[in-house]
Amino acid sequence: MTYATTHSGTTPGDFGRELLSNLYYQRGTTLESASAQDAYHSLALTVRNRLVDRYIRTAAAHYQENPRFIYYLSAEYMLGRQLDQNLLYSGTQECAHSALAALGLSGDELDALDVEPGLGNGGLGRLAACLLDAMATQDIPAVGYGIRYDYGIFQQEFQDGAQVEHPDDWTFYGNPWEFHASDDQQKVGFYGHTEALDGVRRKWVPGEIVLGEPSHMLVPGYGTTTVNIIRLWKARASPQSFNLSHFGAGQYGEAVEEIVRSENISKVLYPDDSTELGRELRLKQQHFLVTCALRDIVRRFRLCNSDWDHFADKVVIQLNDTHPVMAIAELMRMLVDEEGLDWDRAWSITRRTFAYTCHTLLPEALETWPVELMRRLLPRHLEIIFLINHLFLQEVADRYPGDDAKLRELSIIAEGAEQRVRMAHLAVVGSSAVNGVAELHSRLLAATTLHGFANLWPGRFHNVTNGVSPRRFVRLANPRLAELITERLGDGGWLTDLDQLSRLEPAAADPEFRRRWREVKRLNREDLAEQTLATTGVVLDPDALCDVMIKRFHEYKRQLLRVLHVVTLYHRIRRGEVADVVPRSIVFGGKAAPGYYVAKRIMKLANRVAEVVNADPAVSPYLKMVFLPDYNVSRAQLIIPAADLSEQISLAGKEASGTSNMKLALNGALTIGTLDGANVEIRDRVGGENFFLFGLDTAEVAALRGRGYRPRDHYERDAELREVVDAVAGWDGELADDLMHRDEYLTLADFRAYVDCQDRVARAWRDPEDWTRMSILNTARSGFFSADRTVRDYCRDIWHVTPVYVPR
Ligand code: CBF
Repeated sequence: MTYATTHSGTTPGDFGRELLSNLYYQRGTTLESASAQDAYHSLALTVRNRLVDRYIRTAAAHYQENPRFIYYLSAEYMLGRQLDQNLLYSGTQECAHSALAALGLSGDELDALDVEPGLGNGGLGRLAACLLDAMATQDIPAVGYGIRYDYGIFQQEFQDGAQVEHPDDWTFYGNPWEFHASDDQQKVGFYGHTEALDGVRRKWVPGEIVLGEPSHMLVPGYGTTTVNIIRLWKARASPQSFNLSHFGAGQYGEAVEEIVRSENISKVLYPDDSTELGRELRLKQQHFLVTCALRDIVRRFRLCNSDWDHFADKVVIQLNDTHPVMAIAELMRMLVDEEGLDWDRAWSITRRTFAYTCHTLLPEALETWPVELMRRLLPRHLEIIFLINHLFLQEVADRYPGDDAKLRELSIIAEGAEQRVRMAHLAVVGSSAVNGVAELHSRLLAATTLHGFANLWPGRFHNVTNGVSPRRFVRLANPRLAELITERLGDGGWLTDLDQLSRLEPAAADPEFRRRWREVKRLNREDLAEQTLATTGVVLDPDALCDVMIKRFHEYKRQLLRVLHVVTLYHRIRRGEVADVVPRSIVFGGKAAPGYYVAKRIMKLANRVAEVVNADPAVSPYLKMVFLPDYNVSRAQLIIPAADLSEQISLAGKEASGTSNMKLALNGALTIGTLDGANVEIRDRVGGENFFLFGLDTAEVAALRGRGYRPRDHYERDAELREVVDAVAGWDGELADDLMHRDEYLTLADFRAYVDCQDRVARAWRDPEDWTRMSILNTARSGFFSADRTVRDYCRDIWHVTPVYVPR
């Protein structure tokens, strides 16, 4: 198979020799006595070495060109496993395979030791990883900055159907993919007080200093020489923090107290914020990330530049959601207090440097911080934010004279019983561009959540529809499909130019191609069935329609609606009403935030329903339901290729974009969905006739709420729904009660339309030829959803950067 990637020129012999050398010199052992970890680490180093040369050449080209860089700041990165990716991107897949075989090592066994760095929660973190991949592939000079959490997103297990969280010690055996750079350590201050200098300048005297220690991982481009990096920061205490005299006195806890306090900063992703201390730790993390990143960015800027007025020409800082927004105050502090720039000049540089991506429409998801917490933790930053706000509100007052309500609406500081800093407002005020992540989302942001700002500065608002990496989510996840596509299109150029998938359209009319497409799907379902059996004991039928809902558990995403439909099918089958029933495997995957009580109940209900369905011999020929625990990028790579139906059923107006919808459509799953997030664009592109649409749209949701929504009316009107809700009441009375009396996400209002639409799905599945035709068209028309296109849009509309080609 020919893929447009960099071939290493390495022979299996070279590869094998280098692996043995790494075994000997890096692990201090030989093939005969090596453990599996020794072999895995040596393999990883051998692969990594293939990318180092490209990285060094990339750095040299960047140094010579002194280009404009994108610095991507994100609290989350869901990078996925590195071994398969780096083998592919270094062009060493085949020679590694042969070399391992010649050495008597099992590739699969070593592959299983490659741990996924789960440094994120969900869509936002995976998007960050896809964008880094696409930037490197498009030769865009870029660095990703994040936190090197000791523990990634928790590992999920089910006990009695309930989610139990276990720590994810992802570097327990070491991480062969990273380079430590302790010389680039940065100091990060917290607490303390400020002192007057001249004019608006003040000196911050922190009460505590923590060190940030970076390590970086390589981010190779596909089919190009460029290798960028992602730099992750770990909190360290200074060596003086260890209290020797306490230790000598046997006070071991006290001796390491300061070390523990400092290092807790990078301990876990999103510490529980239900306590005062948890909230403080989160804000500490945010400040830690942005301070380390900014100091590193300035260090890099100074390698080739000296004039601050060129800073924004050379540096774009993309804020991935509100978590890194403190960077705006920190850059102002550095420029004004440390570098002595006057306020206006510093503000102009800052505004031109930052761009902000908003990933939500839910007001409760827009972060705010108590002013008092910030005053204690970051006193100088709070002063700066107050001054930014003061000057901003003067601008608002000039524009809307006498309109106090407007001032209150737009102010960065929310007044009330407790004053709070609105991070999204700070982000919009301090950035040159703001974007939503799908057309509908961007439109709604400007019309609702950030309405006042969009009126004030319409030119600042953009849309950049999300995208996904075709390398990770087709080539690596679904090699069979990738091979079939490559065969049809002639070469693998589509992997970096996904619009070429449109050339598959005629193949949808070719019976032989359809047969092979179906064969690929079936084999992928067999793989999924095998893994499902191994992990859960549930037997799936590889011929059944594979109906998939994979995403974080959240009420607005409406996993509950999915469960209600399963119960509907269950009742129908039990009654023998099987005319509209086709055999289905219902597959769930997703984690709930540890403190999210309702989401966890819904999850437990799903597991309970699965138990009942799977245990009923009258039902199981038609219906199987499985909840695959510990959903992560690797699990996604297993499930997505097998999927026939993609469940995208959030309440319209709630999902910013969604990206599993794109991954699934790209792999030939048909979507059943509402007009929400990027579903709208998927439907526009794949064609309404190849998409199962149901449910209220945003205008209808608003109208229904306006009229006064009474979920109970639906219950009383619809006998089948009544039966289902009554059954749910038997399993979880609280959930059923909430559905009947509150139903915040209009589940009952959309129930009938959803069930009827699922009946249409079943009828369509009965015609395999037509289903396959639609499946091929979904893939052929999803080229737009490549992260490469997303990056090109950012480059054109927001970043204004051009690629730097690195010689081979
Ligand atoms: O834009 C990426 C994704 O971000 C979220 O996951 C988020 O964390 N806010 C949204 O919920 C998704 O809709 C979106 O696709």
